[in-house]
Amino acid sequence: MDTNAPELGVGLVGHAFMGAAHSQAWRSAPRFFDLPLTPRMRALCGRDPGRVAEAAARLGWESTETDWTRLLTRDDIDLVDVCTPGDSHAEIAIAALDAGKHVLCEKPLANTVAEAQAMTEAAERAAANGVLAMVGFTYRRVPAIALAKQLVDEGRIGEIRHVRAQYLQDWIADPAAPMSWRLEKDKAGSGALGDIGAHIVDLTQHITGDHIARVSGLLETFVHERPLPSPSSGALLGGTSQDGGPTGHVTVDDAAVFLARFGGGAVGVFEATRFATGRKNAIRIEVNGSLGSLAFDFEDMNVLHLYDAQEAAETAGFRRILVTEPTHPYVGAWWPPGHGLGYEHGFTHQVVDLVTAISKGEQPLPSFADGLQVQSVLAAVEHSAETGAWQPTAVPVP
Ligand code: SOE
Repeated sequence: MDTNAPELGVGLVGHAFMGAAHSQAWRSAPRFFDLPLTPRMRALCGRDPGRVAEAAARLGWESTETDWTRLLTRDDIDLVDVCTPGDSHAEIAIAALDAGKHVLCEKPLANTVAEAQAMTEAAERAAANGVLAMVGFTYRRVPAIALAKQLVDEGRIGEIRHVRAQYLQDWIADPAAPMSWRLEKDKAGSGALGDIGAHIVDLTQHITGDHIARVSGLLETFVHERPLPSPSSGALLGGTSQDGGPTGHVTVDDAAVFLARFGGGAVGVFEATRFATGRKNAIRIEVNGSLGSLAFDFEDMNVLHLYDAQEAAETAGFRRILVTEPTHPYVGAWWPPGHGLGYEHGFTHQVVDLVTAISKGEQPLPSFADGLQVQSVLAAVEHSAETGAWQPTAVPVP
């Protein structure tokens, strides 16, 4: 840690799953990377004073707030990190940017295209004053994904023809799994589509450097009524419910599938579901190009598969690259070759890239405009599922 580096005061709103993931990232980033600014974990914000105090002590925050607007009035806070459900992203992020605070906002950027549009406009206004905003599509920072993008950019797989992407989880496959804000449209905007489908939209566009132009989609809700969570249910995802207790109505999709046409001509097949029994956090992406293919599965996240179509047929085949060499993206700051990284490291790398961009006064990526473009793809899938027709994505590519 560079003790002479100027400090960046951080206030984080929310302390559930994402709040905890971001907390460890703010803590680890300056300890493993030489950062131009040293993040200070100034304040954790949550509504319940007892719970936020417990979380702050456990996660390493210096103080607590129970009202996020207080973060905006504090001079020791330079950046607001938004880890709340989607229904409050727009209000918090816009107010923070208008108050001159940099913003990191969890994905999906918002619950609607209109909110994402307003957030993007606020980010553009703020950028004129050197205040920067980024949306947290964290998986871009998994080393194997960063390597995949690098190989595509170098032309190693040629012209891209097929994009195949799945995000598979199973944490609500059991009808007895309890209600959660992630199953309420008012809070989450959509279900599997926005929560995890948004990641594969962002990742495939990031890796290919291309954008989805049109989609044809299908949404399905398999279980419409679920038990409410038991009060003591502390699980980060899922949790426990009371037998025979009150139930709540699921108002989002459990699964989303769609076909996509990319602007550059590639065709895509996408699937996002929380009902893929046995698949816990399987983000599977395969890209086939004129010169070769790439394949990735987050459940084996330190590996990237590469097929080089120019190799002799006798010995050609997918090569399993262990992405743990110090020369691989982000890896050099961590462990000796082969020792591997985990889910949390993507969040740490996100902090590294964000802090570096802020120190240089450069736009961190993905920007709110990128988040808005992903939002427009999600909206087009929903619209297509309603109408049964192909839908163009309405927002211009950033
Ligand atoms: C729940 O499906 C979830 O926590 C997502 O919201 C995250 O974005 C993903 O990283 C893990 O799964």
